[in-house]
Amino acid sequence: MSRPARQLAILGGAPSFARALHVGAPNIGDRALLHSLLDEALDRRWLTNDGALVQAFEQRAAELLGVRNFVALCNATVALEILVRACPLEGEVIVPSFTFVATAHAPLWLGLTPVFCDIDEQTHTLDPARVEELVGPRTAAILGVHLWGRACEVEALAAIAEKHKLRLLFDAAHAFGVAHNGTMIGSFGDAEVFSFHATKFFNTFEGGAVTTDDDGLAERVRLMRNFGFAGHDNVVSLGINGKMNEACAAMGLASLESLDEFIAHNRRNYETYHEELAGTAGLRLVEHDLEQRGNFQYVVVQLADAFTREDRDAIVTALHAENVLARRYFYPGCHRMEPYRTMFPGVGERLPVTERVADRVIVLPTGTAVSAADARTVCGLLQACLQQVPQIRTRQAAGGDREQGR
Ligand code: T4K
Repeated sequence: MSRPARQLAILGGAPSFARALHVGAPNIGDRALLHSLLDEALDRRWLTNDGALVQAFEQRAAELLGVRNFVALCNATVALEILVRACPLEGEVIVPSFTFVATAHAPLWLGLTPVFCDIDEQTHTLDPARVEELVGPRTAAILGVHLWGRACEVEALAAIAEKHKLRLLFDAAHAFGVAHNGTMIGSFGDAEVFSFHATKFFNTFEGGAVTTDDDGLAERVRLMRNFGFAGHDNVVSLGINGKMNEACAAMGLASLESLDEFIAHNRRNYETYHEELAGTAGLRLVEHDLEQRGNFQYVVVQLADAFTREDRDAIVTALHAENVLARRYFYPGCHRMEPYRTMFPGVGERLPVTERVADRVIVLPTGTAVSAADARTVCGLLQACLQQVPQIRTRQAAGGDREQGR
């Protein structure tokens, strides 16, 4: 849609937004419900360790996902770590590099070697053909990521895992409330891990979960989240403190009540972005399949190859000047972060798609704090930025602008 030319803030205009538009501003559900659940916990004087609210949250979430076991945990990173122990895994784990760094940190923290695999340019998730090339004698598991809340190629990955007798795990941090061909994410592979961090569209302040249909695996995860205790004074396995507390579970229960509302809002925003950016030269929106149940929590654009990383960073900096706090998730890719950069020098050569995508993605604000009108304005700004990249870069160079799209 054509709009009157606007003077971008970075080029001397006024910022378009008086308040900051975040990518991860938390969605807040029914406050009265949250407060009353918190009061219940306080009255019970039971604040953590498998409390009534955690149990209620686990039961409701398991029903929603249609999975036998939903084990609530303190966050997704610890959930991944506990899962690796509970499997148990040793050796190498094939993971994407284009993901939040916790996906790689968790196995490495436990002494496994993450083996970075390239992604598909369209989906931004593991490319099964590349996965198969990386399977070797030390491979113990494949850890796929349902990036942006879109299922990765679960069937193809399951076939590879079966053929080579590997564990198949999924980092489903982005994929709560999402279905893949009619089955909710949560029961694919051997187990899946969710995040309920404040910046996720469904949050428990901090939180996570392991979900699985394998009762034995779930039992080991439950034991490990509480130091390995199987009843008072009886420790039966190695464990850690991975418990979700009652305040987080209260937030989870309140958020569950608002889940459909959050998704509907995100979907409206996504459709607005989709409509407004249609036909914009120089970028593509990473599309959600409207036929599948989705959560639409990330609105992601990828710039055309003609744009460089410096161009992308200039655009992000220009958006920040408008108070649009777009992000570069998941730049630069785990393999270009420490300790991986030092551990695996040269691994980038087998990750050309990851590097191309990581250098060109921009994640735009959405969630209930962002209206469809806000989204329209953001699209206009993005289009204006795309048309004025040389001017923005010249202005930045002249101003010695140091901040490159935080
Ligand atoms: N696997 C994947 C694929 C993941 O994406 C993540 C986490 C994990 C595993 C691990 O899950 P957890 O262990 O966290 O449960 C954030 C989050 O910290 C992280 O949870 C998330 N992924 C990642 C994608 O984003 P940052 O460093 O970008 O977060 P931060 O604090 O800068 O917040 C993002 C934006 O949200 C900011 O613009 C400010 C705004 N914000 C943030 C908070 C915390 C708010 O408006 N209110 C808030 O309360 O990593």
